Amino acid sequence: MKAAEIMARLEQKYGHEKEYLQAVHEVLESIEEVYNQHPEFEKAKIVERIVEPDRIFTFRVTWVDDNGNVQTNLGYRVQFNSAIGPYKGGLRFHKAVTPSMLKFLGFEQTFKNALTTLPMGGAKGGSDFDPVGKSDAEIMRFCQAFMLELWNCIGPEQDVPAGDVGVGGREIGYLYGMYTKLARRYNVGVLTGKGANWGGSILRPEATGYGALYFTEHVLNRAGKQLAGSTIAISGFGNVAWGAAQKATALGAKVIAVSGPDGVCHVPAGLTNEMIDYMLVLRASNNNVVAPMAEKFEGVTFIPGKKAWSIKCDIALPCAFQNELNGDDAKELLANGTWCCCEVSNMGCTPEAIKAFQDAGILFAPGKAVNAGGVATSGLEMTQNAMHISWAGKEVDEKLHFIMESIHEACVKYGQRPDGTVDYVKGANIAGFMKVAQAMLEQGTI
Ligand code: 2IT
Repeated sequence: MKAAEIMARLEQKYGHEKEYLQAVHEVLESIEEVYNQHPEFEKAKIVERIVEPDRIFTFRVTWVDDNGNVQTNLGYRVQFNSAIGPYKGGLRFHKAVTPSMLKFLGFEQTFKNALTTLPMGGAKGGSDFDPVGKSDAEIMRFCQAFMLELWNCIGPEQDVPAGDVGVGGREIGYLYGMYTKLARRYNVGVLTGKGANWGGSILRPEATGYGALYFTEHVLNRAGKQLAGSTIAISGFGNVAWGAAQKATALGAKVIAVSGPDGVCHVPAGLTNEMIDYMLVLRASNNNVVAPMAEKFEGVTFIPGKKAWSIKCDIALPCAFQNELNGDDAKELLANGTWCCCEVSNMGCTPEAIKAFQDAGILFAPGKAVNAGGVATSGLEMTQNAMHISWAGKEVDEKLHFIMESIHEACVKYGQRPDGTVDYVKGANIAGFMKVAQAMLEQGTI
């Protein structure tokens, strides 16, 4: 295979799907050399098949807002690849959701899920519904209307959605309530990220952020560096940023910045536990702003219109959205002495930013490895549901530790450079790809 030729064909076919093309390009570039050492992959046209989703459901979602106005949104579920297990991946509610965004996320999810060591295929779904400014009742009605269409496409052995941007515990509750009403099936394994009293796994809310910090620790330790005593800038203030801030602080680092679409909160002394808890309040308010943190707490300065990357830090942890850290941001971070960036959001860095980090020789790890603890703990939730049991937090945390260590080892195995350093982008892409490709090969031409 020639990555450039395949990209040219995809660009012709899906020219307007920028995020999807960006995600595919990064993977193909990483795997080209290894792929070409496997003529059996070429014969089975694995790469041509793996870049296309198995199927995409698109549906209209109509609901009534608090003023009695009828609203219409679009809903989607992209079932990307089921070679290693049932479809698995989150739902994103955000005004900018398009098929391109969900195809990129479903594609990434396929390789990420393969890295977790658990048998889960890749999927993603969501809607262009904008939760900002909506009331709780509106969120509930939207979730119910969304599930009215989705329920028939999912199931514990077919496709298991979870949360993502704009979908947290509250939304999963409303979605699950409507699912059981429509399907008359009471298998809690149909969604993950549920409440702890009705089939949810202890530690699932924290898992993405915790796992990201466990992975970051491995990256640092391998390079002879320490997390304790370092300063960290985090973008976002949602579920993922919250878990990351909690664990980073517990491990002795100082989180000196959190940000939102409105600007960045600079906290030179580091976030306190009260501030970290307050991130949840900010998220639940549906206002999508971080500025109130500076009004509520001493020692917090709000800088409007600025990103977290404008704050001098040792480690940058993008925890919000794709392409939230661009080439200019990378240059600013490097100029300020940043020596590590671990993507916690999916595709949080633009290709220019990744190149800048890699050219500068600083530590960089991609989202599909760093944030895989979230979906891995979803996988553990599925196991608990299938066994009708609930593990203690300690047990889930131990398994999460083990999984993040395994992912790190896989990245080192496939990404080690001749000088002993690790290209985590290449390592994660090859490790994930090899597993899915091998499974597709063994299952025949389907
Ligand atoms: O991007 C992700 O891995 C998620 N949003 C979590 C997916 C899941 O099924 O837990």
